[in-house]
Amino acid sequence: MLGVAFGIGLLLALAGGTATQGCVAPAKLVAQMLQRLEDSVPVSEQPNPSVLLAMNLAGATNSAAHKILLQQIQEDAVNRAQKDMTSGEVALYVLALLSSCQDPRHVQALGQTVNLLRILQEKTAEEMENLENNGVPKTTLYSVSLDALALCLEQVDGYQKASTVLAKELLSPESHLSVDTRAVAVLALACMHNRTNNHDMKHLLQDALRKVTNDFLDEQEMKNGMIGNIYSMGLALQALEATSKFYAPRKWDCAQAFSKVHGHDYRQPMAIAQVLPALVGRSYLEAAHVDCVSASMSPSLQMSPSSTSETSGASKALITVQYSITNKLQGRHFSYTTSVQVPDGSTLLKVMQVAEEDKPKIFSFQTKPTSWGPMVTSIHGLEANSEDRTYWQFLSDNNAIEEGVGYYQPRNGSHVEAVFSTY
Ligand code: B12
Ligand SMILES: *[C@@H]1O[C@H](CO)[C@@H](O)[C@H](O)[C@H]1NC(C)=O
Ligand SMILES: *[C@@H]1O[C@H](CO)[C@@H](O)[C@H](O)[C@H]1NC(C)=O
Repeated sequence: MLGVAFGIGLLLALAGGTATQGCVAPAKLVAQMLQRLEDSVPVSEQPNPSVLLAMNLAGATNSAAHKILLQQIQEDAVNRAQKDMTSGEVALYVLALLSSCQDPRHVQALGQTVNLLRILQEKTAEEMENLENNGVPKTTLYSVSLDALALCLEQVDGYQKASTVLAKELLSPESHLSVDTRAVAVLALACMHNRTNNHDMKHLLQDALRKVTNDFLDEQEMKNGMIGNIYSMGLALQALEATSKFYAPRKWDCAQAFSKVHGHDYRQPMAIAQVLPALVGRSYLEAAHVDCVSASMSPSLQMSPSSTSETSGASKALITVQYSITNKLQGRHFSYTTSVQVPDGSTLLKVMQVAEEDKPKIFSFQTKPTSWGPMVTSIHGLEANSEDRTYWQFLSDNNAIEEGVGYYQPRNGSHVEAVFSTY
């Protein structure tokens, strides 16, 4: 059983309070989240750099899981970074390694060495080229924000132009970026603001930072603590913790926001990885400031193994779910609906599997593993495509669902739709 290792710095931080006064998570909650992250390492299909980053920011660097994950990240980087990773993935690997006190310029594994920073610069340049030619990046502005953040923390060129574009986008009245994207962009701009001496640039960054952080505070006030949804809270809290000087003299009611997070039982490793840094008063901006020496000497606090006995969903009672698939976007249009019975507590994935078993010619589908769990890539032979910016969107009774098909549990009598859409 893997123990949870606490950095002594974290224990002190929890006892004494950090930058966010009065807003530190109970040690028990932090320990439980770390345990879930560690438990996820041996069972996840691909190494998750966000998990390593979160462990490092929480000062929990002593576990066997941490060691295994670091090794996997290094191996994956030499194998896949150049050919198969998006810019944002490379950025997350850089942040993970940086926070592990490893030099991303020389990642060594399997007898090979790669320079992840050079790869990140190249991939960021591609994103910028696409932005200039097509008005949209090759992937998403979320990834571009991660790119700018990682390059800025490492102080290598390539983030200045990206930050300018992001700042202008954030200030544009037509822009409707998600809370998640704005939060990561805020972290990147805060880093850039600290690096530049150019007056006009500082002003632009300041304006964007002031606008977004004030919008977050407004939204929190209006929605009783919530900024975006429960899964954007981690990044939003990180952003607000790191930028108090940009919304001063306004004060942030962090206790109200924290209570939302405390009230939610985060189970997905990726969700925990985004929320845990905020709960210990840190943000991705501090990826370069992890105290590696003291962390490696810190004592280890053994936790009793967490109970993994999930209430195994399958109580016998059956529920009925309407399930539709619709394409009115591309090629031959189609629309099919079926009614599916599954045990109460089943995931949407289960509903889709039962529909496929009943009518394989119609309800066939495919998924790919991602950091957030299985993502639906194709239904009825129609595949999502990042070049066309298409994807399968999921709605439940006309509202976009807030979790993936591997976690979302449809309610009795609800109508779930998969709609081929663009982003
Ligand atoms: C960009 C984005 C998208 C884009 C991805 C486009 C692309 N090709 O890059 C699109 C629009 C396709 C998308 C779709 C969805 N998304 Co989304 N997405 C994001 C966002 C803003 C950034 C992800 C990212 O680029 N990470 C950086 C890269 C480098 O890391 P990555 O691991 O390679 O990222 C991949 C995965 O994140 C994956 N992905 C993106 N969203 C989702 C959602 C789920 C459930 C899964 C399994 C995978 C997945 O696509 C990324 C690119 O390949 C996150 C925000 C966040 N806080 O993480 C939300 C987020 C991950 N998405 C979310 C949701 C709910 C969805 C949808 C289920 C929405 C819906 N109702 O249909 C769908 C997925 C449906 C399906 N087909 O299975 C939630 C997940 C919450 C949860 N607990 O599971 C998040 C956290 C937003 C939020 N705060 O609600 N998303
Ligand atoms: C700003 O930069 C200085 C010097 O590089 C660094 O010590 C400080 O921590 C940075 N502050 C932030 C908020 O990033
Ligand atoms: C679901 O709804 C149907 C019809 O309203 C009902 O007969 C059935 O008992 C419900 N199932 C559960 C588990 O509540």
